[in-house]
Amino acid sequence: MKHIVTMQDVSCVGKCSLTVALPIISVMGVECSVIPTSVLSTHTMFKNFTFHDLTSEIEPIMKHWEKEGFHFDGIYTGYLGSFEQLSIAQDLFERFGKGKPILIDPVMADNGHLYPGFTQEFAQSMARLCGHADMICPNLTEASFLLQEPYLEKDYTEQQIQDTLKKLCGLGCRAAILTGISLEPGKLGAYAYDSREDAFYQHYEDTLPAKFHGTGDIWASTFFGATIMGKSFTKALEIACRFTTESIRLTLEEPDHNIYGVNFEQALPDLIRMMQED
Ligand code: PXL
Repeated sequence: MKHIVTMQDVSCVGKCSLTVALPIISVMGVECSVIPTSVLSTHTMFKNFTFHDLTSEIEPIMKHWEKEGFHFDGIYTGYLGSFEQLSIAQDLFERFGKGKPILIDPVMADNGHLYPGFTQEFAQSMARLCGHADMICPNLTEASFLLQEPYLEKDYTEQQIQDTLKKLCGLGCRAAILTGISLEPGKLGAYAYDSREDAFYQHYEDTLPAKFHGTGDIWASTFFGATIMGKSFTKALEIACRFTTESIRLTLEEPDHNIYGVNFEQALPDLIRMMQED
């Protein structure tokens, strides 16, 4: 059985980070171990959230794992809350990720703005960390902060997307995936570049009339699970886009759905079916 480790926070309520990575990666048939970086009462889009930092636990956890001789088939990082956690993530890659797929989701911004607590300097450090990954999957806002370039808000061209992807690979990763890309009305998806193959890939689904928090985490978890299970790059892109869209669709079907995250739970049976396709 494949076994990965993911490093991100526990937002106790909020349907993001570990509370989506664990169920999604597990249902895909991959053992998912965790490095919880912090515990928050909710994600940071709520007011007055509590925050307890777990950074000091991480080194003892890794030391114990080395003593036990644990190995992982891949590493995936999500929301990381401090410069120290960025440097610990790099250490995690060196100690447990040699020759294995490493996905960094550089969670820090959306809709043209950094999330609370993040700075331009943090984005520059995150950009350096991205050089140690195989694959990164920013949205367009995160890409603009990583590259220190203007945000491509709308009316961007395919050429601009391709140029951005090549610049993202210039940070040092093999492949970059831009999520939340729309090049024609009514279609939303992901556009990727694999620098080793010098090839672009894309997949789109119908745009649904709402934006929710946590969909980036759902996308990244699904993409990584599919990759670890041996799906091709194109198929993993497709499954991640379809599952994220299906989760949003199910959310919108519920008249009293919550506003902070999507109903991915009831889409999990669809994810299992998608994983059984060729
Ligand atoms: O969904 C990304 C995310 C993860 N973790 C925390 C967050 C956010 C987005 O705001 O606040 C704590």
